Amino acid sequence: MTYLSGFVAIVGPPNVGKSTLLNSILGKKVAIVTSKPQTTRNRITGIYTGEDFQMVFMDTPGIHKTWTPLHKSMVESAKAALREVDIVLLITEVSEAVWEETLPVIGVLKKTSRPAVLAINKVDKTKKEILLPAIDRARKIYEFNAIVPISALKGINLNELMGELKALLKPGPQLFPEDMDTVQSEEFLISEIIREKIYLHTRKELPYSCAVTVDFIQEDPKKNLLSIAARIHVETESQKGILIGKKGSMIKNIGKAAREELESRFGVKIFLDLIVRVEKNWSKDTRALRKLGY
Ligand SMILES: Nc1nc2c(ncn2[C@@H]2O[C@H](COP(=O)(O)OP(=O)(O)OP(=O)(O)O)[C@@H](O)[C@H]2O)c(=O)[nH]1
Ligand SMILES: [Mg+2]
Repeated sequence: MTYLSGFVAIVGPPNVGKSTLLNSILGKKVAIVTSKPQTTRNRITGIYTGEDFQMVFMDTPGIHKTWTPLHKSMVESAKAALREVDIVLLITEVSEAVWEETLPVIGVLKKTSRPAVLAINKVDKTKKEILLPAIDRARKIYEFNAIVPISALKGINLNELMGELKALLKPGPQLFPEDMDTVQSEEFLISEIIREKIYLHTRKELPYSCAVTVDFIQEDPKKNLLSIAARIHVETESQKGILIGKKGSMIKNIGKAAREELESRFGVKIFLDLIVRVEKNWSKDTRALRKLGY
């Protein structure tokens, strides 16, 4: 049998379930997920190895209108992924509003001339009557190799989706060992989990003004303990105040939630030390962005 392999970019507007889908396909959380748009800020690699094929997925930030250097860096990394891969997996939803946001992404897709599969996500909360017109509408605008209604959250039609993607793979070598499912560093994963908890615990613009870096990770195998020191960068003093909260209550809750997830993830006790630091207007400053990993 010929071995098949290739790179697949998962692209689309913000909040349509791109990261949820990657996690569902892999059966493991490699990308953070929140109910807020613009959660993913970097490209996240997820490797799926089948019996006779390997797909290397790239989850990307949602493509949206940009107005800060952070947005620009996010959207640029998504667009670059579109150009670099073999297959594009475009995610959308049936709603009019999301479709409007999807059109510019199709505009970028047209320029790349890559084979593309459209997945219409969140069908678990979609009425059947509006699904068929949505498929027709999509068919008229682009020659997708396949259109598959799915639910990333409930795992509906994911086998069909994988089948359509596999049909587009070309013969190629196995690119990563079969037991490898991601290439992100432990440090990156830790900073992302902390960032996810910030998104879950804070409101309005605050999540978007936070970046997380890890200062050190120290292992103490004798005590089965991992000590982690991480830093949350905010843009203003007032954001720092809100993030710390009354008597430190907010940062304590964020730290507890992150620690619990990290403990179950790594199977060891975690000591997590979080500090909050003001890095003035970091999301608007290209040098600061680079320092923070964007
Ligand atoms: N009902 C339903 N909700 C879903 C489904 N897939 C994802 N969601 C929810 O949609 C929200 C956004 O999911 P994400 O996976 O973070 O979306 P994303 O496209 O990666 O978002 P960005 O990284 O911000 O671009 C979360 O609240 C998910 O739980 C689905 O199939 N059904
Ligand atoms: Mg995402």
